[in-house]
Amino acid sequence: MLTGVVLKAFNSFYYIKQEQGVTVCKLRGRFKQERYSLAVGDRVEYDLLDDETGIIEKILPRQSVLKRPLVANVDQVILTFAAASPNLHPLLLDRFLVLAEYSKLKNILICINKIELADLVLLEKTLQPYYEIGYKIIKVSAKENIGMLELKNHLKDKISVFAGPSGVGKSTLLNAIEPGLNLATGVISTKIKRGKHTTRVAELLPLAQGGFVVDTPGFSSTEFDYIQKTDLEDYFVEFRPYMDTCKYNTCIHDVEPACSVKQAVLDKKISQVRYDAYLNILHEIQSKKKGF
Ligand SMILES: Nc1nc2c(ncn2[C@@H]2O[C@H](COP(=O)(O)OP(=O)(O)O)[C@@H](O)[C@H]2O)c(=O)[nH]1
Ligand SMILES: [Mg+2]
Ligand SMILES: [Zn+2]
Repeated sequence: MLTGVVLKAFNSFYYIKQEQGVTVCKLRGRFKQERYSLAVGDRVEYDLLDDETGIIEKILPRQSVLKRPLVANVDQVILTFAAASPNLHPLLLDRFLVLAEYSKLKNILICINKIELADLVLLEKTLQPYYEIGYKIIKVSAKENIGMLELKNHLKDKISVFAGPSGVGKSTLLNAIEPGLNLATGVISTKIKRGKHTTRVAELLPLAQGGFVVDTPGFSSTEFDYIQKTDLEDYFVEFRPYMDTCKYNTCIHDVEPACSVKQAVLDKKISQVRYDAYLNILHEIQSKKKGF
């Protein structure tokens, strides 16, 4: 039995990366009865047939599974933003952080691209709250080749999902790291009209140095539909030391009196910007739920 990693699925074929290259495989019939949804990133065992294709016999246990895009065994998410063009909006960064925390992705790396366009003093000021709560941030420029080696080192031997708004340079960064990828970049490619509900299927892209990357359009904002207003606090990591000491145990840190989280904001232990982002997302969740 051979082992490999699922790179992509196409019709009912699976492209399995193994040491020598890629083997096209089919699933053993019984998996279909189990409705087992094989995902990219899954490690599988397969038998090689005479025609060099394979039959997947076994799916090895998953470490984790990201739902949207569907990727198994993700080691880290690289939340990618641009320092400018498009401008860095903290609220958008906060939304991505919430979705990453909600997805239980343990390793979150914030990557700020296009730093050659930035006022670095202003950029540091914007990023300060995120450093303070412990997020790892790297600053790069695909264009000026700044910080690219550091980014590349972070990707070695891991499955990394690149997420972030369109136009920040995700595909450009990946092409710079692995020129063979030839990912489409720029306005024209991202503006290709596709139906609103077209789901893009994730694909694992192997790196020559070891490791895989997934170039995604990012989490969809419809993900917020699955987040309960009472759970949102869990996804603001810096709320954790305070949120259980509010007077009311149902406190969602909005209008309630004697709220430890709001007190921490007043005491400047929690950043006002982050708290405002919390309220913004909370109110969005509340207004959606009312529609039901
Ligand atoms: N100034 C500048 N532009 C960049 C940089 N990286 C990417 N771009 C440009 O940003 C635009 C969007 O890049 P793309 O990779 O398609 O972004 P994606 O939508 O996140 O995949 C393209 O026109 C790139 O040439 C950078 O470091 N600096
Ligand atoms: Mg892209
Ligand atoms: Zn509270």
